[in-house]
Amino acid sequence: MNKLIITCAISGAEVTKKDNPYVPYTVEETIEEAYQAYKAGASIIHLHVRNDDGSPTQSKLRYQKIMKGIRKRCPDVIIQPTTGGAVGMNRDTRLKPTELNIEMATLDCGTLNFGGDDIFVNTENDIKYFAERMKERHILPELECFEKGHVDMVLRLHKKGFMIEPLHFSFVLGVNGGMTGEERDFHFMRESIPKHCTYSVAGIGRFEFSLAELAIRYGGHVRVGLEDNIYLEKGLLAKGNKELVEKVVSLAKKYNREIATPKEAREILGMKEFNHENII
Ligand code: KMH
Ligand code: ZN
Repeated sequence: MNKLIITCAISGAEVTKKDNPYVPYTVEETIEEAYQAYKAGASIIHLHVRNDDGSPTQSKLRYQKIMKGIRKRCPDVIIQPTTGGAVGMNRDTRLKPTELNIEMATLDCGTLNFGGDDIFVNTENDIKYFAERMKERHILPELECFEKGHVDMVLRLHKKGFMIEPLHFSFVLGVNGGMTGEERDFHFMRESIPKHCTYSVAGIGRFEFSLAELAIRYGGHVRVGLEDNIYLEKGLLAKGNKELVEKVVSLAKKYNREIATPKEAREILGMKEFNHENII
């Protein structure tokens, strides 16, 4: 089977230190969490940045600082900034990190309830707008699909030429407001995309490791991290992102799936070699 790409979503925008003290806020904490995840086996770092008080920001300057630090310590890692940001941010704010020299970013493919009263807005025109900006800047979008309608949206926009191959999907399952992460949900999603496309699975909360195991068994890729889940096992908080990545590595061993290096991850995803030197 192909090698396994592990993405680590180290911080997110919603989870706080009150939930798990290892959630990074400062520049130094964020770089350290990225480094620990990379050392444990992550080839992609999904990056949200925070202000020192923990509030989410899409500040270009903050991304620049943090990316510079990550690249120093993890020279070849794929940095994948969010363009989802936090609920309520407008689209140009969300797109700020794509103005930097990056090779990959998330692209959220539909609107959904996001727990309580929040709505994570991604209209069809928003999606086209994000896809256009990423195309112009030669950034590979990771297509975040929180339910099957989002996959349909991608396939329709691809047919109309708004999205170009390679199409790399991320099935984010288990959000309160999106699709759940039972085994049948996983199969429904992976069977809904063209065979030659790649996908990764991000299980939210209690779905993190059951979905990781399914993705490992069926040739998909895996995302874990404190953004998605704060527990190593039921009732036991993870002591950092590293432990979550290590758990995926040990699951992969059980199924004889080797872990992809960042270079191998680029090959699997059809990405070009990347010059990390310039941040801007
Ligand atoms: N923070 C969520 C509202 C992404 O990174 O692209 C959106 C999110 C998705 O985290
Ligand atoms: Zn995210």
